[in-house]
Amino acid sequence: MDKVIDHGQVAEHNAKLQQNLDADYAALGSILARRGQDIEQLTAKAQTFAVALPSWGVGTGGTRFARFPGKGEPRDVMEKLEDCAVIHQLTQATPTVSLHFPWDKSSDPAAMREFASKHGLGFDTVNSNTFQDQANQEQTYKFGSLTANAKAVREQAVAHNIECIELGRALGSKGLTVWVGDGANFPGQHNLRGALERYLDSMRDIYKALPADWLMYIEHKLFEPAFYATTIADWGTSYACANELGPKAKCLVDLGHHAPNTNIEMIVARLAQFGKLGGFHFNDSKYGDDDLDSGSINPFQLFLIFNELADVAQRDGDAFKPSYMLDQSHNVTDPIESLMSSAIEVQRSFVQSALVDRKALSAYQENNDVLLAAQTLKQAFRTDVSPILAMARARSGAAIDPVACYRATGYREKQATLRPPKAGASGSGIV
Ligand code: AOS
Ligand code: ZN
Ligand code: ZN
Ligand code: ZN
Repeated sequence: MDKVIDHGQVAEHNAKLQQNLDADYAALGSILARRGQDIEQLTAKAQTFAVALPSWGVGTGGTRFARFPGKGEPRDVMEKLEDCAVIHQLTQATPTVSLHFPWDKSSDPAAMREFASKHGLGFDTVNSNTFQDQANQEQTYKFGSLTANAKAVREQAVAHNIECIELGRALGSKGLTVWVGDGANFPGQHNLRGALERYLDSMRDIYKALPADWLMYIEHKLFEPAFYATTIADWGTSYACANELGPKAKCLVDLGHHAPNTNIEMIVARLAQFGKLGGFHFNDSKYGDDDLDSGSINPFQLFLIFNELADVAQRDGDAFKPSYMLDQSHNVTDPIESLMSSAIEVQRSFVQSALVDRKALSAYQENNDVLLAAQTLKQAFRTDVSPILAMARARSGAAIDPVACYRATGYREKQATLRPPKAGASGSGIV
């Protein structure tokens, strides 16, 4: 397997930290043993964790006010893959990349496949983009795409989604995520029911083009850019559409796409109960679609989501495989560092959710022992599983402390010389 970072550098970094890690791991192992939990099993479980990287996340994002480009940003999809390979090498938790078209359309898909397979990367779900106009595009999406009044606009948007399926198919992807910004900014702008009818008609055409082993993920979002009435604003609409479309259509939950204080873990439970939970875009937020690093504002919410997923896994077993992706934007941090931190935070919640004593929890629920039920969750959440995560990385050949190791390699500084800035690089400003 080729490595972007010299693997001797990773080994050298790990050698310096291994002794302290062994001590921390032994200490945590004995705490867990007293609770009847086997640390080795948890570490093996942590090693199975995987979350997809958003290709657009390795570039610096922005807000609608400004974008402050970072040094050594990737200028094309091959450079994005190179950064993703670094993240995966140092965490061993991000083996796939989720591409976004047309941003990631390449004249040389064979080179992409070759680079990816040499570096142990695969291609996750592909994302279509009908929320902005591209150069040389015939129809504008100013007044919507899949829901537009004009048939020609809808046809163009459908054709783009079908092209995304073809591009993804050539790379080995197995799913299409559809997020549209369609909706109305003013009351009366469009017919609320008519817009959803047109959306469903368009989606039916895309659904028909899905290969047999593909899924289609419907991503809802409360607001933005349509502020008055977003067509796919909530999980209820997403669920109804997925149901109308058929078994290959599922719902995707982007954590930032809800009103503050929404009980997202309950949405997860509902969608799973009715067989429509497709996957996630993980990120965190204070207000809305802030796209901050996972676990940076509300790690307890992330844990509670994984606690629901653990409940579903217990009920449905291996059949249940939601797709995990990060979707975040970086205005003030190094994207590689932020993505590594997010992958680890999501993995942390995954491991913490395995600490929940599910038998004890159901007994407390059965007996209406509210306090101990709540404390059962809190005990798992409060347990610092960092040594498990670090040991999982060490055993998988990744870095014990990925951010420190990454900084020590000087990768960013090197890229700053190799990749001089290019105007308009790395896709959107607002994600
Ligand atoms: C938009 O708000 C969504 O989160 C989408 O997932 C979008 O395609 C992605 O963030 C890239 O802009
Ligand atoms: Zn998203
Ligand atoms: Zn988001
Ligand atoms: Zn978003």
